[in-house]
Amino acid sequence: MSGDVMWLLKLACLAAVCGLTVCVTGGMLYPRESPSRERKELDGLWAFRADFSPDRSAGFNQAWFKQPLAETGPVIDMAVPSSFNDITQDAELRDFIGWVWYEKEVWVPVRWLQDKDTRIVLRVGSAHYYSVVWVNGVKVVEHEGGHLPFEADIDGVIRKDVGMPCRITIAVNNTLDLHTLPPGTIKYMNDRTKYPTGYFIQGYNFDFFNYAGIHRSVLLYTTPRAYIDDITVDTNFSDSTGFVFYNVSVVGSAKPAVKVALSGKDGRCVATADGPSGVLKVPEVNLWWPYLMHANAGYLYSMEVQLTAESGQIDVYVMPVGIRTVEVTSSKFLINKKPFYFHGVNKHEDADIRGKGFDWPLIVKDFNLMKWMGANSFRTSHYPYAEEILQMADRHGIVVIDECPGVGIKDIHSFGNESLAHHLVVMEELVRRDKNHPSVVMWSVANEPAAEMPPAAFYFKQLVAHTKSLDRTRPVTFITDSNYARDLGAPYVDVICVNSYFSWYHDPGHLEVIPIQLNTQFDNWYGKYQKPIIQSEYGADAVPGLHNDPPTMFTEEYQKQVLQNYHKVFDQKRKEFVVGELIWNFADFMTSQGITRVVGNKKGMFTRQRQPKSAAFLLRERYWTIANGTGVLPTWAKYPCH
Ligand code: BDP
Repeated sequence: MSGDVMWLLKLACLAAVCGLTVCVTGGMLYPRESPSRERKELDGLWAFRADFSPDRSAGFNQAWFKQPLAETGPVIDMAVPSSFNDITQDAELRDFIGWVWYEKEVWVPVRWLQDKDTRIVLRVGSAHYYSVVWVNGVKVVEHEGGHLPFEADIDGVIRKDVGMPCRITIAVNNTLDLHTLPPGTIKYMNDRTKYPTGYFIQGYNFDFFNYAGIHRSVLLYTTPRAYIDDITVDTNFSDSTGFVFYNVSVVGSAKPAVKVALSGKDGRCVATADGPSGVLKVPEVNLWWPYLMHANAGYLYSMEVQLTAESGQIDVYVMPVGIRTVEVTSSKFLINKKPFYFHGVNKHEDADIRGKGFDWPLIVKDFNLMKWMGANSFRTSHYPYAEEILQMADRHGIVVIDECPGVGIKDIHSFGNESLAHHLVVMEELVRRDKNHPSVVMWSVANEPAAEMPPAAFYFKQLVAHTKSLDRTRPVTFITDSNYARDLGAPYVDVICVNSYFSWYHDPGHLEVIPIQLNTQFDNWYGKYQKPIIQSEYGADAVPGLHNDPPTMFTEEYQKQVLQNYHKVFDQKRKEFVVGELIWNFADFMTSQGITRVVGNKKGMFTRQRQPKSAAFLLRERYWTIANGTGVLPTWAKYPCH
């Protein structure tokens, strides 16, 4: 039996014995302050150096992590968090492929170091794509994958050098190959009449710029030595009583005493329980409702978990909890047992200068724009977004389809065991991180894989089954394109999500074909599988300010007309089995350079700077009309007053 197969079996057994609804081992709780926990953010300026050596290995050969980075050669200022690509005027750095090195010296509070019962953790929110981290020259963690957090206990290393600043070095490699997620290829161009010596290019089959660097916050946080490692909640309700089933895992204490208390928004305690697992019963429950579906959307309780170890040490972790259910029938998507219709957007983490770097003003602006537009949902196309974005979605009642970075899987070698094993690990990391967000209602395991390839059926069966074993409370989907032949994953998923670009990539310029082709698409999929369908992408590029009437491609008029032609069909089919429509895309975004992209993809409702195109107003009118027809709007939210 190959190592990969054994590994798969091991995972399957683990899921089987675990018996919980959400089942992942090891925690990745969001670092929150509490009476027993502190955090220190390390964002700001870091020293930075790209390794331009021909095989990109000078940094490792010369052990750049062993000394201050500035002593190894020239360094520049780099902002963290941010992609490094658009920060300088250097096109070579923008398009750089290989290892880049970051370094920061930080003071660790001496009280953290003096108290031997304090555990100190270094956490990286995300770095794209492969990272190696050293503290004072000692390697503390390596991580593969660009959109999920990783961390390491570092007190053992830094206690050796009390009284000295601590030097954190992070090397990040953005190279994508056939087994990374997303996959890519490195091609060496050996024709010396055309390319210089050692010339290579990074290829990939996805439509967004492969921004790289440290994309989310780096921070230090503390916990007591005996600590709450993970919390899992699963919620339900019956009549007016809510239930929060919880499980707390603890590290560093053999006989932990765990107390749990749930408080409402007014701070009043509504339920308590003792023990590492149990159920909290909530009388007169306030359910978590989506935006525009209820007057009091996004209601969150506050769940305080307190651990007392036998040593007397106490750890406290406080987490928001939304009580809601999600179910899927053959034609409906139900939230709290009521039909939910996704009228939302696909997004990207993308903006000028910072690329995919985390940025609060941008995030708050995007939520304001989504709510302005009447969007009740988004998909994290095509990778997991920052945890803070999901926290915002929880608070605002915006429903999320949470997608892993399985995008651009088109080469047969990316369907082998090595790729599958990694994809399963990524799904596990994703579920571990996001399982407690009420806003997350479905997992998306991939976007438009070449599902017609022979190994794809096995691959997706495993992937969907594994994801379901990790979390039995949420439906699973993968996003397919409209091509009816590419449906090998459809038997396994709960909801069919389909992308189509009629009158754009097919029959360009022929707006009149949309109704017939879209009807055929829906009828074929539903006829074959009898599962609810979401139009997970549709749209057209519009260069802002470009006009032509009658409409021609790339004008604002054409973009609007594409949308209107789709909407007519959605309005018929949503009476039957279509449960959602997500526009491609919320905003324009950067892509690699190519003859079909004019400084990026222009299918946004908003420009990259978040200014509306004509289609944004059209969609706004539609979304508010749908919401008025299906939801219970808060009094303040009557369109078009706000
Ligand atoms: C879809 C992809 C998306 C692209 C979009 C487009 O899922 O990533 O950006 O096409 O071409 O098929 O605009």
